[in-house]
Amino acid sequence: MEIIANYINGALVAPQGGEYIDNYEPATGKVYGKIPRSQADDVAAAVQAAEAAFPAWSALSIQERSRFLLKISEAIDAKLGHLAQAESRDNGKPIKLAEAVDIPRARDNFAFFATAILHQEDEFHNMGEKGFNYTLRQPIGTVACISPWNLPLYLFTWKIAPALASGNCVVAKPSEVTPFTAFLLSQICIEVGLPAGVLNIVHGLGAETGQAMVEHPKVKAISFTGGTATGARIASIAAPQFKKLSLELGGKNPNIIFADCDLERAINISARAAFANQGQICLCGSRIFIERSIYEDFKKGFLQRVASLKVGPPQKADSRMGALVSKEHLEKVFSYIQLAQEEGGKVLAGGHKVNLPAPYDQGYYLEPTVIEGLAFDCRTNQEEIFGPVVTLSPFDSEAEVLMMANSTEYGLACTIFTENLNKAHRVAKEIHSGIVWINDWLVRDLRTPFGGMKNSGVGREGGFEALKFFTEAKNVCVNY
Ligand code: TXE
Repeated sequence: MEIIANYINGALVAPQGGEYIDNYEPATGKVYGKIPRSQADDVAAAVQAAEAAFPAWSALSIQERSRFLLKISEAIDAKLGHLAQAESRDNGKPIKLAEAVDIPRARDNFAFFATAILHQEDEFHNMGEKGFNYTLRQPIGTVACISPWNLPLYLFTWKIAPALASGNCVVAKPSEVTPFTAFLLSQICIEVGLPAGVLNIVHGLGAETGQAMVEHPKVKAISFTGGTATGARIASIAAPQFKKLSLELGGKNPNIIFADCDLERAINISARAAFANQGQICLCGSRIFIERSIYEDFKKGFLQRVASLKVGPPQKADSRMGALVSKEHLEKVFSYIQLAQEEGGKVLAGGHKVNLPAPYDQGYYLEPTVIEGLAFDCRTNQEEIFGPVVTLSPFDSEAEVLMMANSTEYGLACTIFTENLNKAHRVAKEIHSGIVWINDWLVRDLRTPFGGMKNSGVGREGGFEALKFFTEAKNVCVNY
């Protein structure tokens, strides 16, 4: 039984109340670990440690802080295989995906911000004989980082790295559904000698541990990734206390296929955008709109690609799709397949849970599912499903597809496939998304602003946007 601990003030400690939560392995549906069910007293101890560590950590030079983050990055790289195994076991994602995407990105998150702070430029505004202004960017103090279960270490470190790099001290909480690699990160921080209290990781339920972090008066900024409903709840607590908020929430992303696209490329990338990580990425393209003249050709090719996606045990090298993250989530996603059929949809592929042989017979497996014949404004096409379920819809004009694509309450990402540059940039300009890929998907440059609009969130992560979020700007005006 893998029993993990909180990481508070540089030490691995049990929750003060002695309570634990079961940690399930999605591949088998069995309990394989226990995680602390931390309460407000554990959070208070973590905040106290962060407050105590802040003066020395924020006084370090950017070179000294950079060196600590580079050591963490190198340690993640040295343990990549072990971390990938742990991530695959905890989340249910194929081991290949954890090895190729999740853990390398966690490593790169620390390396990116370790160097970004060495190259960040500060602002100066000259007023001539009246004097000049310079802008000081100073760390905020104790900040909270709360992350979800779909890309556990990848998103956890995406928040922690810029927060630490800019001189803050952190109280962080991974999802209680996938806490294990955050625990392994604690051990890495101890190994590299990160000073006590600079980073504190507290495990537990969102409504208890997460809530206590958001409420704590010494927590001055919160960076959150998760569901839109949870984001709204966090904002309702943080806003009246004037805490800084970065909210990365849900999505219902359109994937627009024009007749003048490279069809083979569009089919291959659309299948990956639909089903990577079992469709549990906020950037997945779950609403596929295809220009009518190529609808049947796209559908035929897409279904052939989907048929080749093997659902299997996450730890097996040839599994292209693993298990969904939890029984509850499997039931939620499966209920949308029922809803889609009630709304008039026709299941073209998938639609069933997958029963693998023992010891995986209790795991959370679902076939990649493709549905057509739904109205653009039905619930299946408006609500975030966050699983391996996509819809196909034909369109007849650019105006019509833009209307349908922009019709949801979300605005996170969009993919556009066309070989016509004018059309690509025109549609990119009109789409309600914070992120647009043209003829590709999930190609990521960490310098770019990352985030969405409408119910997909507030603020942007990434690059200098993240460093700005985790600092306070002070304008100093000098008369000489
Ligand atoms: O998110 P939650 P979950 C979407 C997706 C998914 C839904 C719920 O639709 O089905 O969100 O997923 C903590 N105060 N996305 O359950 O509940 C919680 O412990 C403070 C999109 O993972 O929002 C966890 O650490 N914290 C998203 C984190 O918030 C609270 C990726 C996320 O949990 C809290 C994942 C509270 N009151 C899910 N309640 C994306 N945009 O990538 C929960 N938490």
